[in-house]
Amino acid sequence: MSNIPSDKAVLVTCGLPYANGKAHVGHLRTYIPADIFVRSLKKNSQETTFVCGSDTHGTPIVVNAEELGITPKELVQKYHVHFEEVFKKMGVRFDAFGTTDDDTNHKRTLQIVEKLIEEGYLYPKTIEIAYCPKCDRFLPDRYVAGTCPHCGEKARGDECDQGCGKHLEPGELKEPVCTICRGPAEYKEQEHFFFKLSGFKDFLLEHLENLGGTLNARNYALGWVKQELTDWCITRNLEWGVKFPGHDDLVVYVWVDAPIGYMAFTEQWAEATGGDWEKFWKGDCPIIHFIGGDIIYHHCIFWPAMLKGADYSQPSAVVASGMLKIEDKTFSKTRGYVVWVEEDYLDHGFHPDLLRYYLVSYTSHTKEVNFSWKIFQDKINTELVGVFGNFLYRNLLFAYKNFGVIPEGDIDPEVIEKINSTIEDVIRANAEYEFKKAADTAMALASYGNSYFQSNEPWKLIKEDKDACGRVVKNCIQIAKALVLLFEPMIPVSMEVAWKQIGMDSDIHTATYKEATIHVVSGTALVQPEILFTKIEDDKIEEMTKISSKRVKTAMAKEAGIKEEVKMEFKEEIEYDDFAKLDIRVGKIISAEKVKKSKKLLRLLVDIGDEEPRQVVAGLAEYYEPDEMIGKTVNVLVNLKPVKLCGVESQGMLLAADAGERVSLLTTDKEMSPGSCIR
Ligand code: B3M
Ligand code: ZN
Repeated sequence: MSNIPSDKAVLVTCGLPYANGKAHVGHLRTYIPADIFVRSLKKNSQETTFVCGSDTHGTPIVVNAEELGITPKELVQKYHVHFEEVFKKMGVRFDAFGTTDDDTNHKRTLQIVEKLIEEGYLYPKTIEIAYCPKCDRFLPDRYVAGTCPHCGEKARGDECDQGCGKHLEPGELKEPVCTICRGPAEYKEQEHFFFKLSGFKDFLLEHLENLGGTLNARNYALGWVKQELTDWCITRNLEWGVKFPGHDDLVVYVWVDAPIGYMAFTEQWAEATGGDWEKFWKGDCPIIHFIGGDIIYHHCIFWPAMLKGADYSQPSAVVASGMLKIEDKTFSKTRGYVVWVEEDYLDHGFHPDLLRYYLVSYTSHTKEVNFSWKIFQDKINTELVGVFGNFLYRNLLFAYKNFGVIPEGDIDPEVIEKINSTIEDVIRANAEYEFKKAADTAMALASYGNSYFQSNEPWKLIKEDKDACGRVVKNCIQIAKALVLLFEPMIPVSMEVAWKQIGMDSDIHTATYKEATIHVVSGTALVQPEILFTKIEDDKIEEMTKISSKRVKTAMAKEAGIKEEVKMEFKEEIEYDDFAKLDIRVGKIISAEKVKKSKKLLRLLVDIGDEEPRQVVAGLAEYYEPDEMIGKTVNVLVNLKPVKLCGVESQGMLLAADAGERVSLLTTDKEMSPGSCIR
């Protein structure tokens, strides 16, 4: 439900990605809808600031860095850059993307912790902490594993992740084991600091009653608060993190400085833009948190209580997304049920907009998305290609071919009415965080456009009554304009192209919904439209499904400790004539460079004995540097149909031996002149 006033500046945040691993589609389950929501607010002329950043502290990062033999700082810096790159490629545009290890966050965290101490909300207490006699160290959070005291399942130091999902306080875990040396751990007394969460029960009950956002967040948190609230240990024995005031051997628990990152990144935004961060965090401008459904407790209980104790404003809404399944299986990196954004999607040439559309239109925000390549293919081919893309292309191609400009004619009041009602419905759906509903409403306008075009039969009218035909075409372009504005939040890059195709020269990303009913201008020159969305072919999906199932098989084998025997599989037999169709020549590489936007591709110019060298795009960038390719003698399949890879045309294919992580180019063992035939 929406409690966000439309006349106030809004701050939107996204749960901070741990800078401890690569971006996968599960991350995008939250970030893409949040980005679409922010773009829609801006399209509705609401001043909006969107901040996020890397979550860089906590034991998982320290454990991982130790295993990799690098410092936590090196580890988080690597993944911070990775996430920045992925968000940019996926069109997720933050106004600030900092790290919780920035000075701003250290300072803000210290200020809040000191305020909580001053207000008497933090107190010292000696508790039992897991300790490993063999490693001679205390074992916070992920350094210790054991049995959950609530449900008896295997659990980690701070969370029963396999069972009831409950947050665990230090000392609660049964049968503690050190996760470094696997030896038995014991409990030793140590002084730590606690946050008096139990003192905020009445405040939280009232806060949650008025909290906006999705009901799954509010109701889950209310359920917890109505039970007893245990005070919260907010210090850990770690070197890496924000030091607890006056105790160099302690840092604050990661769930203290992470949400404070939202505030720190707002300060960084204000610093960079001259904006006012306090109108959100000290004033009454609304704050909306987008999070994954697994961190509701932290955002609806810990965080508001901390803000209250430190005398800051409260979040107005918490929007918690459902989780993600892969091919109907629970998302699990260890079991191979994962889709990596770069290596499984972008590097295979899929356009970011297609995944954006899939994630936002698959199901309602609080439900679980099932990522399946087959469903992905069907959805894109049916909706983006078959309905929206089809309407844009047929309508604009007809206009270009028969008029060359936007024709004369009145806009039907019925068309304006349809556009206005669609926009109102989309704005309402977004305000209720029903992003699928918003997407389907926009798509329904595209269907309306198709039937408007179809029922008025401009291809007949053009022969009988060119003016009447012009009027129909102009109305279709007006509908197209509204559609481009409505779809920009979901598929921003494609809509940039479409905006130009309807003759608009302004910036689609700053254009607002209000412009949808401003009449398109007759006489505006049109360009020959290009097809915006191309069908995803079965063989492409087969290739992706094979990659996914291979990953699961390998992961299962690894989990079962079975060495995967490699069964040699050969392709089906062919006739000599099939082979004879291949025209393979000796070539000499004369130039080489990396293809922009791709980690895998090289653009090569190859002398094949012809007047002109051939341009060949090869997936060799991970195995060869461009300058070591120059002068190499290679074998080139020269009669392969040209194809575009990452926008670069390839007019042939180099032959190479491929053993997974090792790849070697095929060459000739004697010097041969370019163009020599290979049989
Ligand atoms: N870094 C990621 C997670 O638990 C965690 C979010 C912090 S948001 C302040 O989903
Ligand atoms: Zn140990």
